[in-house]
Amino acid sequence: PLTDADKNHVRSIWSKASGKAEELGAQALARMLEAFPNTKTYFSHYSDLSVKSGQVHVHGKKIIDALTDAVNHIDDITGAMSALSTKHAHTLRVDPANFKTLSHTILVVLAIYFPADFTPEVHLAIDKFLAEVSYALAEKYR
Ligand code: ZNH
Repeated sequence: PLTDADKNHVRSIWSKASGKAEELGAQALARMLEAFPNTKTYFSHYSDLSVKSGQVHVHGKKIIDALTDAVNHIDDITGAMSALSTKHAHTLRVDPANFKTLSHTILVVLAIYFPADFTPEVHLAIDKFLAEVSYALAEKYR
């Protein structure tokens, strides 16, 4: 579980990230689609999957805003992600193994955008936070 120090690291880097939600989200989503091409199957209804795509920007912002919601409810991530979990499990039918892939590209993008903040302690905290979000998103698959 996240320690108090982890939570403070997550809040601190997220205070910068949340203001760049669209840009960071588009970068992370486009990077997932390009570096892990099997994930493209879920977005076949998008006309452009590149980082310049308007659809990728709109969806990327939604992802980061959902994570901002998780940061704002860091002691009840499962509750905060409950509706989104139902949607991914029953409507979108995303293989939950992919949550790890997107978490990875979000981590990479944060490291690129905020290199001075991205200490090993922050790296650990964000990795644990994203793993908790992924676990919460997988909740309704059972
Ligand atoms: Zn997801 C959708 C979030 C992951 C796929 N998403 C979505 C949304 C959100 C999200 C917020 C919106 C919803 C509504 O509208 O209601 N996701 C998210 C998060 C995560 C995710 C936070 C993690 C971290 N997803 C994911 C993955 C995938 C996905 C991994 C695959 C691969 N999603 C998806 C889809 C959709 C979504 C497909 C739909 C979109 C459109 O259509 O546009």
